[in-house]
Amino acid sequence: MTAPMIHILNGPNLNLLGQREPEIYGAETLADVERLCAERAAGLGLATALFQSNHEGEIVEMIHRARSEAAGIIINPAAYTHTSVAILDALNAFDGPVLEVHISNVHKRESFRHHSYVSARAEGVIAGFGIQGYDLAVQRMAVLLG
Ligand code: CA2
Repeated sequence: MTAPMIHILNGPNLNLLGQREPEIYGAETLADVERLCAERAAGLGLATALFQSNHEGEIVEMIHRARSEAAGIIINPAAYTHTSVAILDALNAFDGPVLEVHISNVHKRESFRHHSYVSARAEGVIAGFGIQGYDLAVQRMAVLLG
């Protein structure tokens, strides 16, 4: 049997992970996130595919693709977390579980980061655990898909 697929979607500027602002986002790169998630998923009988885009419409289209390709979505919408009804609407058209991840603790930061449109759809939210949050989300997804 083929392993259930989790799509791990990442929003704007996360391609710069590990290159700037390590005091907020750590020194690891998005390639490290991809490896971490793939290794964890393999141990749990799951598969992962990681995507990143700096464009809101492309993220909406990634979510549409996940409707036919993924059993669950882990998403860090980055700045679009705080602005995007379009991403929320797309997630509402996805049938499986959705987990929201933030590398930093958004609640310890500026007030505009305290509200998330995506949280209205997410089964759970992880914030402030660095890139370990993605690993924890894969583990939680295994339970939700179990
Ligand atoms: O903490 C998170 O994961 C965020 O989703 C990251 C977003 C931010 O707008 C959210 O409020 C919280 C920003 C991602 C920017 O990523 C960078 C990584 C390295 C260097 C510069 C930006």
